[in-house]
Amino acid sequence: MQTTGERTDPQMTVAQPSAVEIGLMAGRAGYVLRANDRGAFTVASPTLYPHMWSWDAGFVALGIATVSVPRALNELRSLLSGQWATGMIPHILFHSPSDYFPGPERWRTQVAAARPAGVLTSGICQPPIHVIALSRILHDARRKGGADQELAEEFVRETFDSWLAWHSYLATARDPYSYGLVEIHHGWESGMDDSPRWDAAYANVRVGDMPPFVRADLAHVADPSQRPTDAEYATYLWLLEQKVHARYDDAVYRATGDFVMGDVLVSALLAAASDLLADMGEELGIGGGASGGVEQSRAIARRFRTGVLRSVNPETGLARDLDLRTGTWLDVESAAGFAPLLCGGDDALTRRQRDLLLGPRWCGHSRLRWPVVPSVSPASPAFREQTYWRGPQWPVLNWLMAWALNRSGEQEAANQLRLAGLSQLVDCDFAEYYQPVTGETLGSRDQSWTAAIALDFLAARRPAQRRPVRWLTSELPRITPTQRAADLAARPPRTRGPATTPEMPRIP
Ligand code: 2M8
Repeated sequence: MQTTGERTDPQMTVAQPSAVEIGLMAGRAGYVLRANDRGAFTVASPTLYPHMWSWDAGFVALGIATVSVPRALNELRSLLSGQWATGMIPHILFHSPSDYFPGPERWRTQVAAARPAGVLTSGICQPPIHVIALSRILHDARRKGGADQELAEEFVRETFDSWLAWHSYLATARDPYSYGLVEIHHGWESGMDDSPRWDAAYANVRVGDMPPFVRADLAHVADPSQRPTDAEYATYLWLLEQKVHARYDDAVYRATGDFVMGDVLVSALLAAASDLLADMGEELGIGGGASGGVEQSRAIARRFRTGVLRSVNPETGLARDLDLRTGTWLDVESAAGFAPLLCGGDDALTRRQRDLLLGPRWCGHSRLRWPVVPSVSPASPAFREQTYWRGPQWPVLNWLMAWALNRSGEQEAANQLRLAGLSQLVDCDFAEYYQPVTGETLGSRDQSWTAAIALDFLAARRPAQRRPVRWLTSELPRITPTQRAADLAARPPRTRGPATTPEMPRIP
């Protein structure tokens, strides 16, 4: 059922959901989150994703905070129980057995010394959205005051170092050459699994010998074409196998693995989250001193904001990922190109990206059912209406862009995305993603993060004040294929890559 929001003109006007629709949406979103609640954590969806996913948990927490600050904080606390000794927050926490594949027996994280005790996890990570969620929860709690405020402030004090360790992990183990771009080792780490962002890189991966597998995901969707192909899945599992063979040591993987990409969206989120962590530290008087967490966070924010801004293609106005195995920029019209909106730092670019995002290549494209951020531009040759992360709309991406616009003082644009996003969700299916041309719901139903976004959009909170971010650093090394080759050659063997015939350590 799609009842409202018919697009009537190219100005991106959408009908606002009625009061009854808003009431129903809020109730049903709350119901979905309650039904997906397993006590201390929330499953990403009831059947397709019956575990806790890292960046899903961040969005879920900020949605839950609109109804219960303590429960929202517990979600984040639960996620931190899976943090590795390296600081990494793993992309899945497996709290109980299920038919999800690949499960813990495939990840074999027992080969990694840094794995946590007491909970099984995957061995890779996802975008660092968590502190963005936490700062929003704190904002909410302060508005409510009393016990909620006390709890939230205490939670920030208690977990500040854990978040800093997470961000520091990304800034060191995942950016050893200080390029200002976070290195990812698997498309799953980008959150946009089979985005065309990674096509060129995946085309060079040759799947080697690995245990046979049977996919479980296809049983949970209406049509297999909504999910990645078998060939793509084999590639994903091969990279997983390479991580196991590297015993989840990032330096070993860098030297032996087939997929090493500088991810511009992850980098922008890291920059934004690091600034917010520093803000919270300052406000609460924690992480002080010249070598304290606040200063460290500001330095991380500066480095990655600079890295994101210099990745921008001046012709398209979009940020680009970097193939760190070859030192080449990847030009793809995916929503990740709007990374600079998320981290700020260049007001002229923010305005250019705002216009681009709302314009005819993106949200204002005439074929879109709802003027909501698509995962790939409908004007791009890579656009596929129905295929996973190749065109459909993920409500969380739309939320992120609305959040970023709001933070940059672009309230009107942010509100357009918010209203369009709400109109898209009035059917109350809370799908994993949406067919951008027909508006059809795709993938999983009752997806937790979609319900959470609805709650946050309905609460329509504004940040206390606009916080302009302009600080950059001039200290990053150059990135060109020649410089990249020189960097690799200058490093000790453990971080030198890529090796084509890795020596595989024995796996217990
Ligand atoms: C999707 O990813 C998982 C693997 O992590 C999958 O396809 O099995 C992605 O959309 C990812 O971004 C998301 O966090 C996850 C759970 O919602 O599903």
